[in-house]
Amino acid sequence: MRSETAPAIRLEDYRPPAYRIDKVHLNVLLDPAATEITATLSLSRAEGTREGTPLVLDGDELSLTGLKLNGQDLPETAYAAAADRLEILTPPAAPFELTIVTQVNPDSNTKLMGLFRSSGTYCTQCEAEGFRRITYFLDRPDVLAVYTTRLEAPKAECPVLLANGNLVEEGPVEGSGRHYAVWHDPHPKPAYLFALVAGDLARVPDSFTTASGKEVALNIYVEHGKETRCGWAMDSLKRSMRWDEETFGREYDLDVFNIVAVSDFNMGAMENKGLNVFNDKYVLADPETATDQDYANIEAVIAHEYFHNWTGNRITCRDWFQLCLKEGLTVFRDQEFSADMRSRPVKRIADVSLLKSHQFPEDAGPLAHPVRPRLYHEINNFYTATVYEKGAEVVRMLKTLLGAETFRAGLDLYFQRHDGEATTIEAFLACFEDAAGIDLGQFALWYDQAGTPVVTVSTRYDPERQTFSVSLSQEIPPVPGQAPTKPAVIPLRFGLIGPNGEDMDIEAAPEGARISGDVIVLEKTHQDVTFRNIASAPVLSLLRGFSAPVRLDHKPRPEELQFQAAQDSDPFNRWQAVQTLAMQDLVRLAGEFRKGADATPSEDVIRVFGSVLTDTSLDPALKAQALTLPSEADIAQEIGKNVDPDAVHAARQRLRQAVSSQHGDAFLALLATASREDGYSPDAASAGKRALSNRALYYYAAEGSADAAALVWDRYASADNMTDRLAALTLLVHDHMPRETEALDLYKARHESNSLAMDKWFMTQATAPGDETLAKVRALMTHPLYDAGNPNKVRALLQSFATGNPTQFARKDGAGFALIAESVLEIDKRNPQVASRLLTSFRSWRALDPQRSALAESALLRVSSCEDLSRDSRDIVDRTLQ
Ligand code: B3K
Ligand code: ZN
Repeated sequence: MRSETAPAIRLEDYRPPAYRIDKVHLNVLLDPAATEITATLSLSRAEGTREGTPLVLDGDELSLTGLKLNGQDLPETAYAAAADRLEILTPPAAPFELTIVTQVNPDSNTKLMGLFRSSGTYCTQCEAEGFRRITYFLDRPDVLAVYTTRLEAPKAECPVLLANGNLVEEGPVEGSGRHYAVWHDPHPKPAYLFALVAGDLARVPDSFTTASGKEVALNIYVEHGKETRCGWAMDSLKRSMRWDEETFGREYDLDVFNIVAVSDFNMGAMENKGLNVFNDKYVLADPETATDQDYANIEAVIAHEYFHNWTGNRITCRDWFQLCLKEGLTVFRDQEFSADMRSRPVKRIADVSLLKSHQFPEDAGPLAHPVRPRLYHEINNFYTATVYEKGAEVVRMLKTLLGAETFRAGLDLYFQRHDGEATTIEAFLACFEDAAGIDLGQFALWYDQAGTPVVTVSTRYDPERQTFSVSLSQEIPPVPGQAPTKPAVIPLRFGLIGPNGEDMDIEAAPEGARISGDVIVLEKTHQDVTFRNIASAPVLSLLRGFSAPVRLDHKPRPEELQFQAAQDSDPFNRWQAVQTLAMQDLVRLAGEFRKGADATPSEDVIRVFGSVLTDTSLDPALKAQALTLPSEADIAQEIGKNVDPDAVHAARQRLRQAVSSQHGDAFLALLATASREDGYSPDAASAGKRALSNRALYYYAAEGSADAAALVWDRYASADNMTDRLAALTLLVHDHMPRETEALDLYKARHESNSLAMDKWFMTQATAPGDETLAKVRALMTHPLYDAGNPNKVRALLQSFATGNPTQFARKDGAGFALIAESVLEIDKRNPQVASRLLTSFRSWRALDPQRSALAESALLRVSSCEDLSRDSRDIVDRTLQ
């Protein structure tokens, strides 16, 4: 017998809540095994609710220990209580107060939803539906209440007591060794934004003065001894606060902004009002233990959670179908922030690479869903790349179509019109319609249609008529269960590059398409665009800056791509041209290898890499990106069907070696000149230089010579920062260099006491190609520093194996799939969210060759046959097998 699939929740079934909860008072008596929560709710019938309508509150694994209505005990016949709901059968007609007492066990809460403990610290995670694991409630985002939270705990164990809002009172509980604190949050909020934290934590204080002169106390709370690693996060927070004022006119609205870093957390971080809780991976950094990528991630995640204060908290979602209303918009905002803090093109390339490697396969596989889904079984499975990353692209397209000024006016209107509300995508779009005076009806399809549109392009130059014609058509591949799609509005930023490498001036508006500035708006299935007075054949540079989340089916001649790789004034398309050239060759090589034939990389591609390498005009970070080969997963995605990961791996290695042997001297020279700067600085320019020298090391190491191995070892042993150390370690381990084991041991000895640094050690080994990796991963699962209850460890070892080691995950003996299936079943018992996330690593199984896809299917069936699978994993396995 298999577990039942949970009932589907549908957007069309949305009904406003029958009752309002205006005020919530919580009294929380903290105890590791028996925390008592007394919730006093001020309730009233919503407009239109008939008298006597039962009040049904949500619960999840709760036990009710007390219940009063307007201060009076309720007879047992007046209510029905179960672990997952509390029903008051005939509530009074007039506003009333309900007092609910529940008891929970934070220590046994391994799901890390609701109230749990991480290394002894009490903390909460309520989004999406965790508040109902603390008390019975109308746990839905459109019920907004003002919260007052009183916390009480033994002072010695929990000197720090935090909740949302401002601290209004604190003191000892006389004669008990206990103390209390009362926090009040004046901003009405949904329950998913509730948080409390209690424990023995160190505080790193700072402050920020807002544009209107208000002083805000800023604090980061961490485990004792980690205070020195909070500087970058604090600096990022202050820059985020300033940026949001300057860029979007958004000021902070409480007296205090607290961040708490914990080590056991299901996600990256959580934007609880005034009390953000973070996975410590996105707070703690120093050069010794964090890479440049870690610094960039911290900056982005701190900003993201902070920006939620307006886009998410002040204005929240009416229901969970509207998740992209806060997530897509907030990702867009954090991407813009990082672009302003760093290099805009480098950031754009990084974001698009992520979109293509995470969101595109999601949109092309069994887990595809629209940016705003219409149906879910388990909402936690919809915190996806589609909702977040594609959601951000939709907002970016809006800006591209409207222009920066009108976009800002629309957003201002949104903040003004909907402040304090729980709202919808329709309401959001209406603000832009009103600001711009246009109809966004067709644009709105981006929220409703799953699948990545394919834009097919062909061009023709007529020298006699001096016209350049571009034929464009769009198609969204069919997604099972989705109605036939309608044409989307696709903004295509473009340029026509003349023979001298410069963009041509386009004097007359072309025929056949709406065009604004340098953007062609494709809005029909097919459009022919004709440019006149074009004196010589141009090269079309289309989708500049990746102006829409589409796939281009455009087959420029290799010379055109090479020309773009060298000349395109748009850095994104320059990068894209190099990638396309490499990708085409990698796909060809993999095809040959799959047939058992031999093949050599294209001379042209190798030459293009050489020109990138020696181009002195390119900034180092961009150069490093251009010299990065598409990942094995990206190549597999491009191949699309019958994928043989071994052939893909071999193709990629072959191209790497060919580039190395052709340009080895240049890489060596680059390594010699990339002298280490004194002292480490995480700024983008320094990070770019490190990225480039580590790219050079990657190619140089491919020679496989003793000299190369010695150089990598030397870089490893002498590294004075984690970026360089990890880059060298990865080469030693992934290329199986002679001193691989010694390097791993040395790393362990150095970082043993630092859990985050050890995550990198686990990950490096889990992603190493080679048959022996599987046994190593199994052995590491019993390593004393591994902890199956810590989500970061599971992600470092198992998730990175499943998603970052395609040849081993998809081994021909099925052992890779089996390991992950087994692990999913094991983890699912304790933490369904972590298990179901791990299970999504199977999502592209149908694209594999028949032998491998059969093995993947049987691993999935094994998971599916489990009797008591969680709702989270059941949902993923059902959809993946569909
Ligand atoms: N809103 C949280 C994610 C909550 C995930 C719940 N399963 C973090 C963020 O997007 O900022
Ligand atoms: Zn978010």
